[in-house]
Amino acid sequence: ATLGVAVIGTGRMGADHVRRIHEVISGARVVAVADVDAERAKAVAARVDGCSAHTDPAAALAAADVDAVLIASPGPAHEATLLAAFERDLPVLCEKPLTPDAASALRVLEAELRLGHRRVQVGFMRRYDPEYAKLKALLTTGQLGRPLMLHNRHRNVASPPFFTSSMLISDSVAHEADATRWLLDHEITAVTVLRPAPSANAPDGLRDPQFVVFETDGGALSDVEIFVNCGFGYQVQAEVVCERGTARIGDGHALVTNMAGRWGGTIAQDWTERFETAYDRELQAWVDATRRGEVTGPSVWDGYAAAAVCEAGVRALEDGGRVEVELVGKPALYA
Ligand code: NAD
Ligand code: ISE
Repeated sequence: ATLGVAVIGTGRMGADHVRRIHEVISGARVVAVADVDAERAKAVAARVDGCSAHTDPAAALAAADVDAVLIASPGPAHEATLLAAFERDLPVLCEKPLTPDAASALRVLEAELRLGHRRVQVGFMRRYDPEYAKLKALLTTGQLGRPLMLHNRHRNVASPPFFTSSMLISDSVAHEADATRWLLDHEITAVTVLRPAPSANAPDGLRDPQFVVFETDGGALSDVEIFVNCGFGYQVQAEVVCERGTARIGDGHALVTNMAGRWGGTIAQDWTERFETAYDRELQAWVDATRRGEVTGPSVWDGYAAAAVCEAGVRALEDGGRVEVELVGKPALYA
């Protein structure tokens, strides 16, 4: 049967996921939406036949025909909706970050453990990006040998007005925390954050860019240039350096033009463009797995580990120096 989805948060990502469910992927329909902004919820619901609009997420979860929940509210609001979904034992796709800090992520993990089965796929969509997937597949073959270093660049055109210096880590570098853990199959054990003089184009007081270094339990280093007011484009690049070779993605060379003595191409301007295919594949994978009664993809453990890494990163940013990541033991549910 078609999966009835409640979408919580109908801002930029939520509204785009509603469109995706209706126009791009198969097997699901949106039956309810909720947003604290009633007008926004109503406007998005009006685009979908038979979709109800709510201001309270709990009311949307209780609406008729809801089989599953997609959470696209801001990170600090995720925990309450996750716990409400667990009470109804509903499958969830939760946008990243699972929650903004380790303590709240751990509360979610403990609640899922009490449920006794996995219910959540976390929205680390890079795992579904064709380029990242190719890099992961190559690393898995072992042809390149042991990974020694991973270099990441993460650039946004401009940050939104509410963005803080710690959000460069907890909201943006959260993606590299997950990508590093997933690509290398290592846990991150310590974080150091270096801070060059901020760009004159960054809003006053924002520490942008930052240079983050992760150490892993497999003895590798992963560095991240995070620069959220670079002005020229949306770029996410990764190069892994291994004992027998290197591999690199994100150069945007899909189309190269030669004209009038120059060569070049265009640069995506935001994540909806760069990761369009990844979001489509992520949602389709969630719907397909849910309809089979399975839960696949990034887990609550992955969301918790990323939150713990980011929390250490925020402390390293504020206090300077190297901060170790503290993780609880990995429960068997996530083995
Ligand atoms: P947004 O501000 O555009 O939208 C958030 C919406 O949630 C707003 O309409 C707001 O009114 C609503 N809201 C706030 N509190 C709420 C609550 N308690 N219950 C219900 N609705 C509430 O933000 P966005 O850019 O769409 O981000 C939403 C989520 O998606 C965040 O978790 C963010 O980190 C994530 N995100 C992921 C990616 C990605 O690449 N995977 C990209 C952007 C954003
Ligand atoms: C945003 O929330 C995302 O998830 C984007 O993928 C990331 O590039 C951006 O920096 C975040 O703020």
